[in-house]
Order: sequence, then structure tokens, then C-alpha cells
Amino acid sequence: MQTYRIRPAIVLSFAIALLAGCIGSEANPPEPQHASPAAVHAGETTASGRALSERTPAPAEAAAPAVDPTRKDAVVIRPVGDQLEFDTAEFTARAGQTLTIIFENTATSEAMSHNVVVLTTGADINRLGAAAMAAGEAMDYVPDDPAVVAATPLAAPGETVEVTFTVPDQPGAYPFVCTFAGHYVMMQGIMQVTS
Ligand SMILES: [Cu+2]
Repeated sequence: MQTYRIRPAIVLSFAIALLAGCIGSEANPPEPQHASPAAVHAGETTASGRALSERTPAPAEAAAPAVDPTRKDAVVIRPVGDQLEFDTAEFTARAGQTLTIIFENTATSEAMSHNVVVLTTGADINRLGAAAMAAGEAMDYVPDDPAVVAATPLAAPGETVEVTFTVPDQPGAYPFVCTFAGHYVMMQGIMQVTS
């Protein structure tokens, strides 16, 4: 198991983002789909993590880590370019630890808003995904459901969001998904909780 596979993924996602930007610039007409800033999921979510990612908007700086990658209490997740894919397929956390998931939305397509929603072990992702669609923008695409362990706010392209929560006491594989607009079908990963 690898706790942090961020650095190679950053380089890869940045390269793909550049490619996608060149190829897809005319294929995707702008279609504003920003969530209302007020529609932040209630609970333990925090405000967007701008203080942790004081980077300049220059594209060359996009690959800089938002936090020290040696931190054991935080994990940084990004999308792969404008694809429906997280750059982190799996990460490890200790049972009961306090963990901050930072999601830096490096996508450039206007339609590629994302979030990171951690579910309980064995959660029915399809059921949750459908519930998220029903919850819609008013709920930031996060249903009020006991299967939701933690959820970041929705991040529009260029935004960074985060959530700090207590990792469950039960070791196991906890799926995480993006619940925005049906992305859960493709955007999935695993939080491995160890004792
Ligand atoms: Cu998404």
C-alpha cells in the first residue's frame, strides 16, 4: 500500500491537462455550472483551503503541492486533467486519526466541477450516486445519508476545497467518489483504513 503517490501523479495530470487544454478547447463550449457558494455541505466541511494553497495563478506553479506531501494527516487529491478520474486511486489512513482531504481542482473545462465524498465500507456507490443526483446543486450534490463519512464542498475548476474528519475506527476499504452530476460512475477511489 502506498500512502502518498502524489508527486508522479501531479506531473502526469499537469501534462495531461496541458494536452486536454489544447485538444478540447473548442469541443467544450463554456457552460457555467458553478455551485452556489452558499450551498456548502453541512457538517464538518471547512471553507475552501485557500490558506493552504497560496500559489500564484501562473500555470507553471500548478504542479506545486498544496501541502507538504510528508504530512501524515493530509492527503491531496486532484483530477486527471479534464477527465472523470482522480489522480489518487488509493490512499491509506489510520483508524481513528484526524485526516484532512484536500481536493485541488486542476481541471480547466468549465463543466468539470468535482468533489470528494468518502463512503462507508461496502456502501452501494450506485445508490449513493443516484441520491446525490437527486440532492442536486442545492445540496452540493451530497445526499444526507448515513453512508457518507465525509464530503468536501464542490470545487469549480481552479478551486481548492478540503474536509477534515475523524477516520472511522473500523479498518477496511472505504470508497471515495465524486458525486457531481453523475461523475461517480467513473471517479472512484479507495481509502484503506488500517488499525
Ligand atoms: Cu467530478
